[in-house]
Amino acid sequence: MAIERTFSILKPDATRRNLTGAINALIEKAGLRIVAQKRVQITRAQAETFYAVHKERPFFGELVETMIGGPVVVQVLEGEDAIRKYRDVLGATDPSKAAPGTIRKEFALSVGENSAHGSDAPETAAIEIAQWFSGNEIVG
Ligand code: DAT
Ligand code: MG
Repeated sequence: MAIERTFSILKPDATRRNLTGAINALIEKAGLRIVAQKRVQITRAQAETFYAVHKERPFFGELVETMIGGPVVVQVLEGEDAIRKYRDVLGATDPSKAAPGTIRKEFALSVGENSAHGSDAPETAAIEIAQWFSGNEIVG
């Protein structure tokens, strides 16, 4: 497996509860390197673009409101098999189904406020990284 990059968001429920360092500790413990990171307030238009794949889903409105409800930390994570590895570190979308030790099991409040996002495939990782970072902001 090659070295990959994946895109991560520490969501508003995490920044609100001052959990960004605790989540970053789990990321780094898993062997992933944080090669880019910034704290931003997402606009409604950015949230709608980011989650466009879900726009027909019944939870889309709630999802957008949640993502713009406070600052987020956007990140690029790098490492061996980073995309799959970070999905493992995140745990299941629904925190009640997430394995012990995962970010969502340890920190998430609900399906909607599940503390962090991670790309699901190489294609989406590339698109998501490019939406939030220019090349010179990523320092591996
Ligand atoms: P993931 O974030 O694990 O990739 P997803 O892509 O299916 O999950 O959904 C994106 C986000 O949308 C998810 O992190 C939280 C929200 N969401 C998903 N299913 C939901 C539901 N049934 N009710 C409320 N929010 C939901
Ligand atoms: Mg997803």
